[in-house]
Amino acid sequence: MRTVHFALAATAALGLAACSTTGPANKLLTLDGNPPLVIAHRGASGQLPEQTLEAYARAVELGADVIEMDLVSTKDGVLIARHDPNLAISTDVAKHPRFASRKKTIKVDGETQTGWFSNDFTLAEIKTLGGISTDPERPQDFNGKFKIPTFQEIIDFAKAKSKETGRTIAIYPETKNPTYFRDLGLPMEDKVIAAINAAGWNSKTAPIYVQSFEPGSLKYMKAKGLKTRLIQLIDGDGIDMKTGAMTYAVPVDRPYEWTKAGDKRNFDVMVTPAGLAEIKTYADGIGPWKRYIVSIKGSIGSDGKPLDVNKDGKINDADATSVSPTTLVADAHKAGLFVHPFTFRNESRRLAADYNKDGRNEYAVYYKLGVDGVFTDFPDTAIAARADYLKSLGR
Ligand SMILES: [Ca+2]
Ligand SMILES: [Ca+2]
Repeated sequence: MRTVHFALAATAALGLAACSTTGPANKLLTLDGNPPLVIAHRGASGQLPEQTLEAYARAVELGADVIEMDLVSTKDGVLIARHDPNLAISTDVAKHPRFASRKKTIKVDGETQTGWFSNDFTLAEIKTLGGISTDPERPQDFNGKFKIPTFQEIIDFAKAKSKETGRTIAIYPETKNPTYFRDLGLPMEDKVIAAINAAGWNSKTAPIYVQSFEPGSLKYMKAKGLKTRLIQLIDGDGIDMKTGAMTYAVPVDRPYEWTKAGDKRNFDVMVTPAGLAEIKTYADGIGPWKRYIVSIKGSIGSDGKPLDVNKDGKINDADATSVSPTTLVADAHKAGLFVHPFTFRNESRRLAADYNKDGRNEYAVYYKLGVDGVFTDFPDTAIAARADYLKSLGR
């Protein structure tokens, strides 16, 4: 209903000589009425090794409003930008013989992993490593060429880029595996707050958003005086292609602090009205996996298994189609929370068939639903889709 009404109103506005920016015709359904933010997830990670200053510079060049980073700790307690404590995933550590003996198998948030872990390396050692692409289907030409930045270096970078471009480049740090690091005696939160205070960014209007999957990490920082916007991330493991329902599995079934405390609820409790009301007590927004807003469903064969609809020998999102949106965006807005879903990607294997292999079609659906921002590996595509969307509203 909302979409239909919206489309009719927009059409009517085209007949007017002057469009008011506050009139219903071109009204955006975002919480604050502003266009949705384009958040460069790990930088321009579709093009360059993620979470390097080079990937962030490319994102800024492509026009991103915000650059996103995950924070993990080194052995000497310095916050660096990496998605995982396990350096094998996104660095060339395996190619450094001097670190061979540090390879080990441990549990991270209940998941068994083999590799090299950031908490076993000093910052000086980390600085001898290079970032690599985390996706074999993306460009590999820059593997090992760019260094791993510290949180402080990214803050300095964002300030310099804002000055250079005349735009405000905001940052979006995430406390990653905060319970894991706290248990190792390397808690991150006080260091995050100290860096934000030193940057002069400890306010709701500063160009910074602080995110975590663990409510305890956000609650702790709020209690310790962090006044920036806070975002509760909400994950899931996969989609049951038969029903379109979210599935849950370790380590993305629930915040690890819940698992540790014996709390068996999954992330889905966070998207109920009661869950959203609880989040509103300590956060300003939610960052849900996009499937909580628009899920997908496959075609099921007589053997009960999903069909390889496009016959490319693989079963993935391209063999599925979108189902009707949930009410999550409207529900979150009603609770006073903004909504930044993750993660949007260009590859056709990651796009439901109804988007016709064009990521812009996926953004269009979410923009129309009123999301307040999108986490994307391809900021230029998100920006192009946003321009089309704003134009369609006569803005
Ligand atoms: Ca992240
Ligand atoms: Ca297929």
